[in-house]
This record gives sequence, C-alpha cells and structure tokens, in this order.
Amino acid sequence: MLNRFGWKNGLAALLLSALSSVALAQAAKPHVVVLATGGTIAGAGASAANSATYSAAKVPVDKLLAGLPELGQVARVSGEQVFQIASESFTNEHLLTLARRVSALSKQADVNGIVITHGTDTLEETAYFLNLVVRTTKPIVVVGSMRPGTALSADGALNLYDAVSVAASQDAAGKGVLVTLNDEIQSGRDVSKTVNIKTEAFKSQWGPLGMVVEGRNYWFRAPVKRHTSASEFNIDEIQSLPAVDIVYGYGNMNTTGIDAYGKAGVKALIHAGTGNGSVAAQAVPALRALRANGVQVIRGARVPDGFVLRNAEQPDDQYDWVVAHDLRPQKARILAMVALTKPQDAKSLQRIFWEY
Ligand code: DAS
Repeated sequence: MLNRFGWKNGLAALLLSALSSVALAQAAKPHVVVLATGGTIAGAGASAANSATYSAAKVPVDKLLAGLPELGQVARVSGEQVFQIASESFTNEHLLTLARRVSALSKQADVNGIVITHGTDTLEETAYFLNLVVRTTKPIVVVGSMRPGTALSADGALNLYDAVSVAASQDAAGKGVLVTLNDEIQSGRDVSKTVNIKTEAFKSQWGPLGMVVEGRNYWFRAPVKRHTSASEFNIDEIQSLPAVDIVYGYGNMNTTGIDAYGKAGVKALIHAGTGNGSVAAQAVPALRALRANGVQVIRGARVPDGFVLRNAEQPDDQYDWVVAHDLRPQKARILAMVALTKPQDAKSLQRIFWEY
C-alpha cells in the first residue's frame, strides 16, 4: 500500500506538472501589449440603459483586461495606461507620445503584437498616423467601442477580444495598422467613423480587409498603399508636427477662415470643398495668396467617398496645388503633417498623396 505520504507526493507532483504545463502553454502564446488611451471602450454610464449618455475614459486598463479573461485563450496580454482621455481631445503631442511607445514596443523581441484602445472620435486619425510612421511589420490594431461596457449589448468586450486575437495572429503581419470593430478588420488608412451613434460605425469606401470571427481572421483583400515598414517616414526621426488645418467649402463661402489660418502660420491648409473638391470663385484668390506665401494648398472634398481628380474642378498644375486623392479631410491633414516633417514642394507632396 502506498505509504501515508506517497499518494500525497504523487498528487502534488501531478498538480505541479499540470500547472507547469498550463503555465508553459500560456507562456508559449504570442505576447500582445494593450496600450490604453481612454475613450468609450473605457467608458461608464449611470445605468445599463445609457448606451449613448456616459462618461468616456473612466475604466483603467488593468480593469479592462481583468474583465475579459477570455483574452488569455488567444494571447499572453499585458497592459499600459498611456493616457485616459476622450479622443476628441487628442493633440499632436498625444500622437507623438503614443507612436513613440508603439515604435519602442515593436522593437522588443518579446512583443508579438500591439493593441491600442482608443476613443472612436479620432481613432481613424491615430490609426493612419501610426500607419505612416511606425516602422514594423508586427500587427498593430487600434480598437474602440460605440457603447460603454456598462451598457446593454456593449460592443467593447468583443471588439477588444477581436483586436487582441488579430494582434496575436501571424497572418495580420505586414498589413499595416488595422482597426477592428463590429467583427470587421479595417485598414487604418481607409477607415472612418461614418455613423455617430451605431455600433456599425466604421466604414471604408474600399471595404474592410476582412473579418474576425471567434478568434479567427478571414482575409479578402490587402492594402496597396505604402505603410509601416515600407514608409519613408519614421517616428524615431520626428520631433514635432507642423501646423496643418482644415476649412470647409459651402454656399456663401467667405475667406475669413482661410485668411486667419494664413496669418496663424499654417504650413498647409486642407480645403474640404463641395463636390469633387470645388472651390468657390471668391475663395480662389485667398488660397492662391496662401500658396504664394509658401503654404501648401491641398484640395480635398467634404463629400465622403470618391476621390478628388487633379486639374478637374481647379487648374492644380497652374496654381501649384495638391489634391488629397481619396483621403477625407481629417486624414489628408495627418498625411500632410507627416509629409511636411521633411522639405516638400507641391510636386513631391502630390507624389506622397498618390503613394500613401
Ligand atoms: N468621445 C468619444 C471618444 O473618446 C467617445 C468614444 O466614442 O470613444 O472618442
């Protein structure tokens, strides 16, 4: 018969080996770092019925991760609280700080993927900025939610689970910065928030790259524009971002905004024109005066889809202007800021708008 201690030692050894195999299995999983910046995905409302009235940027990253133990099924996850703000309050300094942290983590051999939790209001701008300046092929996924975790049918938990699962996937490498919401995997370059109060809020006119369902990625297309490791820009070489602002075109347009931005010393002005980037006759001289003062004039459109055709509505060659191609004004501003961290003339700037 086993002596009094034999079966106990055997049991302990059994438990120990079981625990160590669980620990080994967990340690073998890809390591995903979650950088938290705030937003609705970290929001809290007064009651479950408050799906649209709540405070953003309340729940800390450790609580977000602790509330989602399922993450451990797809990755070994660690969290950092970079900021705790609503994303409409992001500044260029926030963009630079976040991108520097993402870049540093991407260089670490023990980091396989990075997730950024972010407010949805300017998520598309941050995702595009990282797409342009972080030199890595490792998966970087930006994620937000349209409802706070306290609301009925909150979308944040599944969005975060999807983001971590994509960031842990080898097949997500080299596809540029990605955005996961609502089961879709979107390109950080192409995606925009198109609905301000539905969970199906993020769209790209070129469609999602794929879908993620139950932790598995289904890809249907890949980005064709330059990004991340193929970019000529590098956050490690960028100390600050130049001033670039946006003016809208509309009926009865005046030049107050254009003149004010010129006086404020912007390096480029995005004109979000009507139609195919049209410019009101009364605004053309003011924009030409900006160009004569060395300000880059970039003709975009307030119309969300399509793309602005060079030399169609305005003689861009003659005026030495740039067209924003298919980029929405807020995205064109991000690209213009990054491009103008290096000396550009209108010709080289236009090349960058074709390629990125
Ligand atoms: N104010 C919004 C933001 O932080 C909340 C959200 O939708 O995330 O972007």
